[in-house]
Amino acid sequence: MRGKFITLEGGEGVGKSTNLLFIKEYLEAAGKAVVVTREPGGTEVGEEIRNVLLSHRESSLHESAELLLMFAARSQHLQEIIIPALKGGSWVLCDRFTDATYAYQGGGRDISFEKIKILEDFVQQGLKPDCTFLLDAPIEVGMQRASKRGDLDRFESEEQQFFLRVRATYQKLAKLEKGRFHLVNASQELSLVQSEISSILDQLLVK
Ligand code: Z5A
Repeated sequence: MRGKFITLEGGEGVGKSTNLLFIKEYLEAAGKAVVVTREPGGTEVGEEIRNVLLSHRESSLHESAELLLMFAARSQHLQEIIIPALKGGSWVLCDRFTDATYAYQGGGRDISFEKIKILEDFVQQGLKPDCTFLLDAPIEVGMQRASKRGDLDRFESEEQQFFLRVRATYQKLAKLEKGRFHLVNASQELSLVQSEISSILDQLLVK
């Protein structure tokens, strides 16, 4: 028996962490063992890579190096956490995964989808999420919600145009894979967002 692999995607501050907790509790109430994790990160090595990726430094990080670091962290994450958990029958809930690479490094940094796909195939060997929630909201909504936190990290310091490209790429990905993606209007009040999410989870629980 293999568990199910669920990912949450979307721009900054749209509510991924908030809804991750909601999904965890919903699935546990339905009797599932749930492993909650995130990218970049999720392992000791991955968290160190996350630190490299998110922190500001004097010399800039080249976009190819950024892309490769995302997949280095992902490779470790898959081997150490995700694949063993799924094989053991747990459901894995991940805050961002490869769709974020297409959106940020592809859409945001203009790296071709073909290059990203080569790394995806090499690292994932065909493994993809069973279900992806795309929490979609205008950039200003997410920024405003996230603004209460402290200093901005390296990604959060990007210009507005970067985030517009990221959002448009996510929307494009959702159209390309309608069976896997569930687009949720994250500007709505939280109870409505969670009612949409729970009806999709109910369908997944009986599959
Ligand atoms: N990145 C990449 O470039 N390539 C990759 O392959 C991967 C990642 C995997 C780290 O991501 C960065 O890595 C990310 C992309 C890049 N950079 N950016 N930007 P992250 O996931 O760690 O960071 P984040 O996107 O900035 O997440 P976040 O700011 O923590 O936001 P969130 O988890 O989506 O939001 P939240 O913390 O759940 O909610 C924010 C606030 O809004 C909070 O006070 C909530 O109570 C409130 N909230 C949530 N929902 C609602 C609703 N519906 N109404 C009202 N208020 C709400």
